[in-house]
Amino acid sequence: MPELKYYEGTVWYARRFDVAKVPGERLFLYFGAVSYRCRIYLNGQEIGRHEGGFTPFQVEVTNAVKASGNFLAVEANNTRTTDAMPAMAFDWWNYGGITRDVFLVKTPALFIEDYFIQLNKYKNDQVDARILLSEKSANKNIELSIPELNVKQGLTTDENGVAQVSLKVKKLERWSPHSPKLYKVIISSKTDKVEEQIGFRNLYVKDEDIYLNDQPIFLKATSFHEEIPQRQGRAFSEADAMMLLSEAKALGCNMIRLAHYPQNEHTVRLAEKMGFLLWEEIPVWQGIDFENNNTRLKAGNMIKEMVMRDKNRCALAFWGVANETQPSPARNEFLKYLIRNCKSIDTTRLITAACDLVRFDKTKQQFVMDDPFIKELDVVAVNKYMGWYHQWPVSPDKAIWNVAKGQPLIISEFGGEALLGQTGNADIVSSWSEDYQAALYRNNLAMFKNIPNLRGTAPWILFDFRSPFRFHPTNQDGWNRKGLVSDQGLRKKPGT
Ligand code: GCB
Repeated sequence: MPELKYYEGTVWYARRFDVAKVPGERLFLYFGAVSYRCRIYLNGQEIGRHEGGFTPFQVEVTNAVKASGNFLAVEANNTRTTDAMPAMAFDWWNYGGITRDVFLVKTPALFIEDYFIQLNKYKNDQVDARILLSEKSANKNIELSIPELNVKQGLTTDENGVAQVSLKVKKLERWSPHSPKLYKVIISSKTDKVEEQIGFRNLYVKDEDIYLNDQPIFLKATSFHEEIPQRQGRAFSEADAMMLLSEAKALGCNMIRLAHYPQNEHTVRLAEKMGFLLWEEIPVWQGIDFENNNTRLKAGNMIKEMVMRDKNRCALAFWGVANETQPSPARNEFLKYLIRNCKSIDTTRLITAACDLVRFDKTKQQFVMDDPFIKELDVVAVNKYMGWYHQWPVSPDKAIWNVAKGQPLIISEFGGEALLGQTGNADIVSSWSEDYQAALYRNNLAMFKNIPNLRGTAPWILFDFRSPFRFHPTNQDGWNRKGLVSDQGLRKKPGT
């Protein structure tokens, strides 16, 4: 709706529904995402509230629903606030409202609440599984089966309702971008049954290398926002995910950085099926109030909701804790808190953050970065816009990098803007031409050849995307034009 284009504030959603109530069954309302704050009302009573626009939540409604004539109302508010993630200014569109699927979920009284099943980080024949029931009850029987691997294992819960096992598996085909093999996994209890598709792979860092299935890997990544530019709207369906991911496939990528917030589950699951590794992050973008304890608690909650949703996706390689934050004791404590929250659920993924402090040291004639926080990261990532926000201090093929020595490094953003169809001088940045953009990519690639610990690159960004902060009247007009592909889905000039 054009009149809502720049709207920030409350939007109400309402609907009536009936539900066949079965004694002993429980009912939950599940929301994939609501931006940013919402209150949920059922039959005139507030039954839940949530903050955070990119992660799911649910509210139990077993006792609040009637068999017929229920009235559900959702108050969603997308107003930016200084104490939120993201905060006041960010370079993407502030879509509001209920942006993802909503489900009414039925479960038995005692159900399988959670599971975490994956290949042991270092052992390629050991599957580790942890299954949690919805009640802390001991001695309940659970069966875990992976038919294709001939696994059928009986387990019993402890007093916390948790059952754990490490199983030896034979002839496992490991998941990789080249061969994204998934196995059917069935978890059953006396009253409940869950069927999943799970892939198994090992992922770790050793010295300056990232190993996938015990082989060093170079990450050929790109990023996209959760947006279909042609429709000027949020991506929300499997078809949308297919559009975005197919273009990344055509480019030859083996990884996607989901910028700059957790994206919908269709995208995550399809990416895994199509053979992309994933980097997922929360919107701790520039401008976060690190001094605010309330903001810290919100971020902690957000990262846990992200990890809880996607921890069983073997494609998930990186949890990103921040993008372009400035060092300070408060920032460091905030990010360490996020890492602890993340690790309280999952200790196996690689922790990263995109830093933007690389600078050219004229005395040393080298690119350097001073941010001691990078020692907390498994893989260091750097956003650096050479040829766009920064002029070349030396010729690209002569540039020397001395950044994050001893750790793997990813260039998580680089690029420049070009308007589709615009031709111009390949040496003049202000031409906004495809020719300049192509030359910029060639120059950056020449520089990358000499970065000793470089283990991945991610051109920013796959598609032109909407941003209210991009107001050059002809070249931008509300769009960030750094896409390799235009807002209409047409590919710009290749760099090589
Ligand atoms: C960045 C940000 C990204 C922006 C990009 C740009 O460093 O991380 O969100 O969109 O630069 O285009 O300036």
